[in-house]
Formats: sequence, C-alpha cells, structure tokens
Amino acid sequence: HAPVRLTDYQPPAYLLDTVDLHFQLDPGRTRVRAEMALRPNPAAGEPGAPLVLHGQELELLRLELDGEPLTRAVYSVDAERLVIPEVPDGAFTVVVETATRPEANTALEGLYTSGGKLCTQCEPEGFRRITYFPDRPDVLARYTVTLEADRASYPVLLANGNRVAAGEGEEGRHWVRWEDPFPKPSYLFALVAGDLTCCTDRFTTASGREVDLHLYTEAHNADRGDHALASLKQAMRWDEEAYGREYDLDLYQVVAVDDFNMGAMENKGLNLFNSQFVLARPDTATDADYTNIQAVVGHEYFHNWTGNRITCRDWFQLSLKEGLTVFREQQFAAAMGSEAVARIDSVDRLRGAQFPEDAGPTAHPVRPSEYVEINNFYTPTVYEKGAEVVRMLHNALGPEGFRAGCDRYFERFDGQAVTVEDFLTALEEANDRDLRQFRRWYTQAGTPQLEVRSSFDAEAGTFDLCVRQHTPATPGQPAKEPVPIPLALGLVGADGHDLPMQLEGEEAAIHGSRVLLLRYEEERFRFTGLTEEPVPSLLRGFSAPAEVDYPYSDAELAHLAGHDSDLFNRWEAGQRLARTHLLAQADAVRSGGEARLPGPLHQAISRLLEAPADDAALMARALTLPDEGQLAEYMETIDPDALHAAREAARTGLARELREGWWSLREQFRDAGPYRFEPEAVGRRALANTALGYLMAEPDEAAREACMEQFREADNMTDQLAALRALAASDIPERQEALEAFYERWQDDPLVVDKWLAIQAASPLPGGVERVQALMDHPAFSLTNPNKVRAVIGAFAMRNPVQFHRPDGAGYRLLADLVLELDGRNPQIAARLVKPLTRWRRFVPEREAAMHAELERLRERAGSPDVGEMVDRALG
Ligand code: DPP
Ligand code: ZN
Repeated sequence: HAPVRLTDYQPPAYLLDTVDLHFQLDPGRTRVRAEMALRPNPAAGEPGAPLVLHGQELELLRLELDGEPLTRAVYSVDAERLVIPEVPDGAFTVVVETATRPEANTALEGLYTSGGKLCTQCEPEGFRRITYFPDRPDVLARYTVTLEADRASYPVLLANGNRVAAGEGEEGRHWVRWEDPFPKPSYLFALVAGDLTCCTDRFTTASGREVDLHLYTEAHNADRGDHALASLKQAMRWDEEAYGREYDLDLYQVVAVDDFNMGAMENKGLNLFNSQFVLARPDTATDADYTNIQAVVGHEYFHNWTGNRITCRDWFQLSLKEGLTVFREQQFAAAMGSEAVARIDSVDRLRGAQFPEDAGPTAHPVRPSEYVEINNFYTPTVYEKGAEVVRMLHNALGPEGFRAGCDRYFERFDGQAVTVEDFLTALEEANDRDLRQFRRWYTQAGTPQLEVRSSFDAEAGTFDLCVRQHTPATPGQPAKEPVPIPLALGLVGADGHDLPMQLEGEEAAIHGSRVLLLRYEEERFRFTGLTEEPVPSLLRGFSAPAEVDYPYSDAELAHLAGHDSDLFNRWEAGQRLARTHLLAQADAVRSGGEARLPGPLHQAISRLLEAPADDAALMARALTLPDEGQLAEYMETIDPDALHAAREAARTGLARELREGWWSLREQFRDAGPYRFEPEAVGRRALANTALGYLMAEPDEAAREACMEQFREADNMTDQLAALRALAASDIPERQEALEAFYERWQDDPLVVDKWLAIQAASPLPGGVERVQALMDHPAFSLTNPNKVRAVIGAFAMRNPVQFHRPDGAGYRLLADLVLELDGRNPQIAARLVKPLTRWRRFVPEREAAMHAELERLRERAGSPDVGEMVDRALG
C-alpha cells in the first residue's frame, strides 16, 4: 500500500456546489442517488482534467453526466475510484446511483446498522462507502438529503441541518427531507434512522436566538440524557463567553449509538456519540463517566467552529481541528471544575499514552508528513500533543493575544478548508509576532528532554540554572533542532514561599512564577539577590510537553510536594519522589532482592494523610502512585514483573503501615447524601475510594466487610464500582460473590456490563490470559461491538501489564489472534490493538522476542492496510 504524502497535495480539479442525496433506506440493501453540481476549480489550473470520484464497496447502478446515461466505454471504475476522463468545460451535473449493504458493514464506516438503527460514520473516509464522491475535506458543498424508509421500523429519520419537508410513501414507507445551509465536506455528513426517543431542551444564544436541543436514545435509555444536555448547554454558553462563538443552526441533534469505533463525531448539527460518552444515570455511570461526557459533549460542540465552520484542507492538518479542539475542551473542563485537577488529569493522559508513542517506532509529528491509512493517525500525538502545542501558543501570546488571534482566524477563514500554517499566520498577524521557530513543534516528533542543573553562590547571592534541551531521534528524523520551550518556573524558599526572581541585568524582581523562553540547545540564567539556596520548581503547570531531568533530593521533592504554590507541581513533586523510589525497588528486584516500601515514600504519604485536606480531588491524586505503564517508560529495560512487585510492595506496605490513617480518611470523606455530580462531591468520593483501595491492598476482615457493604449499599455506580474493582483485584472469597451479584443485577445494561468485563480483564491476579479467554466466551461479549472489544482486550493489553506481559508470551498470542480475527471485519479497531506490541524493543529479552514473533506473524497474515501499516512501523 503506497503512502500518501503531504508534499503531493493538489487542490481539487473540480468544485462541488450542491449535492442532492436520496436514500431508499433498507438494512439489507440501501439505494443511494446522488446528484452533484460540479464546476472546474479555477485555483487548480487543470482545465480538462478527468473527474475522479472515490468509492469503496459500492454496487454501481447508474451514472449520468448532464442528464445523459454513461456507458462503461466512457468511464472506468475499480475498487477505489470512478473516473470520467472527459467532462464539459464549464459547470455540469453528475448523477450516481449506487447500492450498499448496511447490515454486512462490519467496519462501521459509511452506512451501517447498530441495534435496530441505521447510522453513519464518515470521518475520515467513510462517505466513499455511501456513494461515489469527491471524498476529501477541501471539497465543500451544500447538502439536501431525502431519507425514505419503512415507517414502522424507522419512525425517526435524521440528517444534518434543518428538517424542511416530510411525507408518506407507498407500502408503509415515509420520507423526510433535510437541508444544511452551511457548505461542508463529506466527512461531516450524517444520517440516522430508527425507533428513537427524543429528550429535548432549549438554549438561547447570546444574541437571543432560540436553539432546540434534541438528544435521541433508545426508549429504555430516555432517563439517561439529562447530564449530556446540561453539559451541552454549559459548552454553548462557555464558547460564547470564552471565544465569542455562537451556535449557528436552529437545531442541535445528538444521537447515542452502541456500536461506534470512536468516542463521538461532530457531524454538522447531528452529532453521533458512542453511548458510553452520552448516557448517564447516577446508578449506572461513574464520576469518571460524568466527567468524560461533559468533556466529549463539549469537544464535539466546540468542533462546530474549530472543525466545521473552518475545516482541514487535507488529513495531514488533522491537528488543526483536533489539537485546537482538545485544548478548548481542556479549558472548558478547567472552567467547570478545578483547574489543577483538570491539568493533572490531562497531563496524566499525555504521559500515559503520548510520551510512549513519541518514544517508540510509531512516533510521528503533530502534523505527519505521510500515511498509508489515515485512520491510524487519530493518535495521542495529533490530539493530546497537538493540544499542548496550542496551549504553549496560548501561554506565549497571553489569553488576550490568543483570543485576538483566534478572532482573526474565525473571521478570515470562515467557510474554508485550511492548514495549520493558516492558523499560525492568523495568530502572528493579530499579535505582530513571529512564530517561525514555533512551527517545529508541528513538524518534529519526539519529546524534548530538558536537562537542568543549578549552582548556588551564597556569597554572591546568585543562583545559576543551566538548561540543555535534547530531542531523541525518531523514525525518519535522526537529527533534531531545538524547539522553543516556555519554561515556567518558581524559586521556592525554605519557608515554602516563592522567592523574588531577578535575572542578572534586570531592573526589578518578579514575584511568583515566571516564564523563560528557551530557544537554543543550551542556555544559562543567573538569578541574583538571593540570601538562601532555593529549590527550583520547574515546568510549572506543565508549561511544555517535555521531560525535566533535575537532580532533586528527596528532601527537596518533599518540600515542593508540601509547599509549591503551583498545585500541579506540588502533585508532580510527589509523583517524582514515588517514581524514583519505585524504580529503585524494581531494580532491586531485578538483581534478586525483595521489594520493600521505601522510607521516603512512606513518610511522604503519611505527611499527606496528616495534613488537612482542603481539596479532596487533589489529595486523591497525590495519594495515588504512578501506574506501572508510566513507570515502565523510565526503566532502562522494561521488566513488568519487577515493576509490579515494586509497586505492590509499596501499596501493601502503605496499607499496612498507615491502616488507621486510611480508615479515618475514608470515614471523613464518605459522602452520605444523594448522588450529585459536583466537583466537591466528586473529590470526596475519589478520596474515600482511594482510601478503600489501600485498605483492600492488604485486606483484613474489617476492610473486606466494609468493601462488601459499600458494594451492596452504594446508591451510585462510582462507589459500587470502586468496591468491585478492589474486590476483583483481591484473591478472597468475596471476589466471586461480588462479580456474580454485579452481573446478575446489570446484565441487561451493556454499558455497565462493559465495566464488569474491564474490571476482570484488568485484574492483576494470576491467570489473566485464561480469564480473558473466558470473558470472550461469555455471552456478554461480542467481537462486533467495539466497546466490548475495548473493555476486554483493551483493558487487558493496556491496563494489565503484569498479566499481559506474562513470561510465556500467552498474552501476546491472544492479542495477535484477536487482531487477525478483527482484521477482515473492523480493520480500524484491529489496528489500534497492535499498539501494545509496538514497544517490543524496550522489554527484557524473552518478552522482546515473544512480542517480535507475534508482530512477524501479523505481518505475514494480516490483510488490511490499517494493520499492515502499524505492523510495518512497529518492526521498523
Ligand atoms: N472527529 C472526532 C473527534 O475527535 C473523532 N473522529 O471528535
Ligand atoms: Zn475531535
């Protein structure tokens, strides 16, 4: 499969003004008639070029040019495109009639069935499975869509835009016509047909327009839409206040779909959501679900401006809409809750998924320069690192400068398909700034390493910092240039307060934090007027997606963890302390020793337990040890068993040594009242359940009883699931009892069953591979439902390192078998599952060899370009 390259971009030879689509919907075979009004693109300068339409898995029934049927002699068609070599010089129309088979569509791209519904997923290249079409994001058209279907099975017929007409057809059929006044690329097209219940709400925009909000679910889920609707209204208000962006149609529709490859999709005026990210009720959804729903609803809504009104010229620009929209989503999350907690959680995600990607064989720039299958580039780098890059721009320009730049971007490029370059130019012009060097963040892969060294001269009162940046080589990019790095920092004094910072040559000192903008490989800074040696608090708020190396002592980290005025770095210092000691313990295990609870970690956690907790959510995070996946990144050669032993020794040690503290913490923070999703209550539950987790790390009779009681009595899923998770990770008789009771109670609720599956797949207890095999044989499992696959295999391969990396390689084999099984059905999901094998070179020799063998097997047997590309990159 040949790669597509950014440098090969050509503007479309033909523009599409309008498209009129007519669907005769039927799950077995749907007929589609597309009428397109085309004309030559003056910007392409290719008069007389052939007309090329994309198409896949289509049955072509009829083709017309300007009203005349075309015969096979004058066009050609293969598995990927339809070409009409000769078309008129000026404007012309093309009519295509095709048939597609929704029920047989297991890839879940294009038109497919989910439950009794018909629905679509078109980003990035699914529309070409619906009809022959210029399926590229820089071809924007106005759509009119007529949906015709059996009324009894499909009473609700939805598409983008406004409902303009409806009527009855023959033999119990009916039809509805939709018109979307905003030109859009095909990837934003959507339709839904089904028997759905509508939850409604209303929003009045800042300028006083009324917008109807319609959330569609299956009837039995009608009581689970409130939170999503509330989140939608919060997002609409927030975007008006923070960015001056109003919604632009009279109707905003959201549909919950059970079978969905992605999290959600921002189709114009008709968002489709994976049910997991839209449906919630206190007894079925956890605080994490509520938080995710708020974020994803916000994310898809924010796309209306950053993605839909202004879209991407080509898929290399994916981060133009995704990085910017994730950043906006993160700002929204911070505004709806605690800024520090939101930041900690997003950095945790970045470190958990993006840093490893950036350090491995699938590393790529935020704006990749080539791909084989674009579906493989919906990555943490494009999304999360892309958001970090936008955050750096925001911090560099300041909130007002950034807003002015965005205003200019919206004004200048509304209605267009543009590039990352266009966005940066708008920011530059509005701020009269030069962001040339900044562009490297988009083109250079790899996580910069910042080596910081200091020296203090007591006599002179100076504190020197030497900062070196280095970005390790990544595939295809052996040598790296320095990137601009905003290093936010503070100097913390012995009393815990920030010391004034005055660089040599400056007139006055700065109080609190300041930002040093690093541009070169090595830079030196001298702070003057200091009467004591400070502890530097570096990269405050995680001001750049970089890794800091500074020789902190335990005492210095403890000092920062207790006092840093930057709450993010307070947490960070504690994590760094834990990491250092857990890694030392893992090394000890590797050299034949026993893992113990490290003294400094014990002290740090007990100090936290003694201090009054004013922010429960923050404290819960501070008390949580870095997970094994993240620790592994810092190990020279990854030994999953040694890491697991080290972390478990620390957890059980903390459970034993601080038992009293955990009990009293739990008592203090258990919430008695009815469930409310409010930051304070969420924090209290998180903290109480963190305490429960420790109590169950080495469970005595009392802990087991308390856990079972919480499991039985909880009136909300957050508390019930926390108890179940703790039970499922312990080898105690209550384990089976609780798992059975939970399934008994929730077996008819697919989203809750997903949690039940994931908890078992992620349990570190021995026999993980066999457990996962049994789960895959369980009637609740289904290979055709992406959420089920993610719940079982995703949880096992990504959140259960000790079982997945079992020494005999059985975990790898199981994963590879599954990839092969999915390869022909849903290649997009299959390719995602290859990811855990890609870091094979980092592991101890026998695991390395076993992972490599599975990759070789995949290389030989897998057929899809999706899996093929991932495997090729992994084997490098
Ligand atoms: N564009 C979707 C999102 O990130 C994913 N396909 O919102
Ligand atoms: Zn998005």
